Amino acid sequence: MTDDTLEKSRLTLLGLGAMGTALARAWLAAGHPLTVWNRTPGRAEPLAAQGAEVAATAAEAVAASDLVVLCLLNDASTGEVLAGADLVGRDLVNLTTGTPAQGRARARWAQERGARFLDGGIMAVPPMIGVPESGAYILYSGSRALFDTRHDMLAVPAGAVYVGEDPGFAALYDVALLSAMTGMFAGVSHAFALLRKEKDVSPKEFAPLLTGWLTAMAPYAYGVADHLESGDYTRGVVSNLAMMTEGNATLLRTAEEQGVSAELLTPFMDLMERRLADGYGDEGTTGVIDLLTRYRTTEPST
Ligand code: FVH
Repeated sequence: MTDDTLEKSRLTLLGLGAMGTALARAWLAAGHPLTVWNRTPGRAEPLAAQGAEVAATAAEAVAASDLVVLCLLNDASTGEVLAGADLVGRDLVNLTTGTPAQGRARARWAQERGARFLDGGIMAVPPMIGVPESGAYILYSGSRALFDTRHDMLAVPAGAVYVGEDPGFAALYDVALLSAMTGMFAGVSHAFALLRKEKDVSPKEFAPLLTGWLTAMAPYAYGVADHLESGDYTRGVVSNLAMMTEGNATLLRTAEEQGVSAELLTPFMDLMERRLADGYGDEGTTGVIDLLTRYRTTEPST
């Protein structure tokens, strides 16, 4: 232990899966005294060798530090792990992936037990943690006072981005970003499927063209944001819905020619065609969002 370590605050981490272990290593490397606990004790051994204190139970781990971070499989495991712990006066930071409703319910649950609460959404995979140049960040929402008090520790594993007092917002932003990523994965899968049977096309030569194109198109998000905030879905449109919907026929026909299923493309194309049929050919694709958000008339139960 160095003098530097003595000056840094202790924290507790519950959950030492792939992500929890990466977080633990980042805090230890930054010199923070760390107490860890994991359901399967063997996973704590490498961290003990690096200086972590290993608690025998989750309740003991919670008792060891004012700041308690959770990185578990899901919300149900969070409830199970904390069931026997005294949370009075603790700052709980839950980095377990969940839904916005779960984040809000967990915040109420923590408050009832005397703890301040922040929910988090990790925008990184484990190798990006503790690597400042990786672009990793963690979304936080809930107690602003907790975020401000603990900011230095929260910023150790990845950038710390606070998105609001509503404890559901971190999960909402997280899932929105992951959903956009899922759409990108779908598009990339379709693109490579189109090329697959051409033995003279190298996937590795195509990959830089694909990433360059996706990067060039990414600012599309700013245009959509401007449409939504202004209410004018035609503003700045350079490729309108009428033209793009016409272009869809070529995408579908090429899929057919290449022997590729169009099932990843057609749901979005169907929405574009519905919006066009409603008379919005001079817009971009922003109107698809109106169709998506109108589909449900009742709120889900929490
Ligand atoms: N890994 C990733 O790429 C992503 C990136 C974005 C954020 N996620 C979320 O992080 C949470 C943890 O993910 P993980 O990668 O650490 O997941 P695993 O390696 O599967 O470890 C799961 C840990 O949870 C423990 N656990 C599961 N169920 C229970 C339970 N009922 N009681 C107590 N602990 C439980 C498990 O313990 P063990 O199996 O070792 O005993 C692990 O510690 C997650 O929300 C991701 O969505 C990661």
